[in-house]
Amino acid sequence: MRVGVVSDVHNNAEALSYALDSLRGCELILSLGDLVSQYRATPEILSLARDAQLTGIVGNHEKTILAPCGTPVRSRLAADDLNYLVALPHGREMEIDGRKLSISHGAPWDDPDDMGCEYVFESDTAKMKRLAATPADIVLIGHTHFGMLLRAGGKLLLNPGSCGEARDAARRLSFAELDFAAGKATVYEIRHGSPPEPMLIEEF
Ligand SMILES: [Mn+2]
Repeated sequence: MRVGVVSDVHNNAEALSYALDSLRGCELILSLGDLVSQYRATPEILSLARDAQLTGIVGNHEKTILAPCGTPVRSRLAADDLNYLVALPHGREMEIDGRKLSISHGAPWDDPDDMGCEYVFESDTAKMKRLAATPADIVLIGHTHFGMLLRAGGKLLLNPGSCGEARDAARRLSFAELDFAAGKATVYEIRHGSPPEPMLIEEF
C-alpha cells in the first residue's frame, strides 16, 4: 500500500494539485492540517481536498476558522466545504499493514482545546525525544514547514514539510510518500515545471 502525505498547504491549490498528481496511485492521502490559512479558506482548496478524499486533521488555522472568531469565514463557505472542515478530527491513529500510525499537526501531545500547536524541530533534542516516545511505529507531524525524515527509538518520524508555503532557507515546497510494500519513505521536493525530486529517503 502506498500512502501520500501533505501538510501546511495554506490554500496553495497549484502546489496541492502538483502533489496530488505525483501521488496518483496512492490508496490513501493524508493531510496533516493547515490546508487553509487564517481567515481564508478558498473554495478551490476545499473542493480539491474533497475530490481527492484527503484524510485530514485540523491544524491551528482550521482551529481558528472553526472557533467563534471564525464565524465570518464560516458564513461565506458552501455547505459541503464547511462540512469538510467541521468533520476534521484533532488527530488520528490508524493501522496500515500492521504498523501503527500517529497523525497530528504539531505534536501528539497538542491540546485539542488550545488554538496553538507545538513546533517540533529536529534540532530540539527534548521534543524529539518526546516525539520518539509516541506509542506508534510511524509518527507523522507537520506545522514547522520543514521536511524531516528519520528513525528514532525504532520508529519512523516524518514531517512532509509544507505543500504550499515555503519557510526554509531554500524556499522548498514538499510532500511525502510512504510505500509500505517497499518499506520506503520519501520526502519529495516540488519542482515547478518538472517531476518531484527526492529530498529525504528512509527505510522503515
Ligand atoms: Mn500550523
